[in-house]
Amino acid sequence: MRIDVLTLFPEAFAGPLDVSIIKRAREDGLLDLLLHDVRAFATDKHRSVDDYPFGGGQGMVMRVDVLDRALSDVQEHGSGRGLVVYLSPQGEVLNDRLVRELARKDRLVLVCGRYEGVDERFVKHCVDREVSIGDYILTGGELPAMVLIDAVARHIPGALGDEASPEEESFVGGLLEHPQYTRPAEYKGWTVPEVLLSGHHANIEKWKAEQRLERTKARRPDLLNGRED
Ligand code: 4FV
Repeated sequence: MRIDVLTLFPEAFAGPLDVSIIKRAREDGLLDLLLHDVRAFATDKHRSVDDYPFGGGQGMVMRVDVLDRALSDVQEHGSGRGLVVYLSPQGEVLNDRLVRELARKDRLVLVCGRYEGVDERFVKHCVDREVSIGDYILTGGELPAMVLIDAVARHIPGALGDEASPEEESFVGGLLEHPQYTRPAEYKGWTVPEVLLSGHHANIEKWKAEQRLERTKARRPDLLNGRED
């Protein structure tokens, strides 16, 4: 998979995507991550990428011409134009279903907003999907882009190595994960559910299934709507 990111702060991506699973996926060529500085496509002497909102209002808005030039340049390189995703609070909220849908694409182009956001003409004419990571306001789209990259990269075949598959985890089947335990089996008198130490696989699977349902009922009943028990 190839992911291009349009951002005013490429340096913000240093760190979270350079460790562990994502680092290995990039080293193994499973994920091709390319960062592009939008300011490089500003043409006026002040290299401005934003301006005052028409109709007044607080803050600044990112310019459609600079963003469009950046996007066109990025799409001239690499195969296929890619699915253009703009990270914004006005988008569809990212969830496991959308992550799996995006993970099936060969190429994503992520656009990170700053200031009050981007000119709506860019969204209307250049963006395929608007995606939010949650109902709160951040200072920029960079962190949402990193969240999306991390979530999607886990679904690239081979990214999790053979130690795990995205098929056995939370939200698969729409339920929360069962509680996890590991050694020491006893700590400060805090014990592990006997069934997990029993080696009785059928009982263990039954317990895990009950725990997933119970936790989801207690913590995320919204995940259960329309679900037959
Ligand atoms: C956001 C979110 C988000 C809005 C103004 C960046 C900020 C600033 N993006 N999910 N929540 N973006 O808060 O995706 O430009």
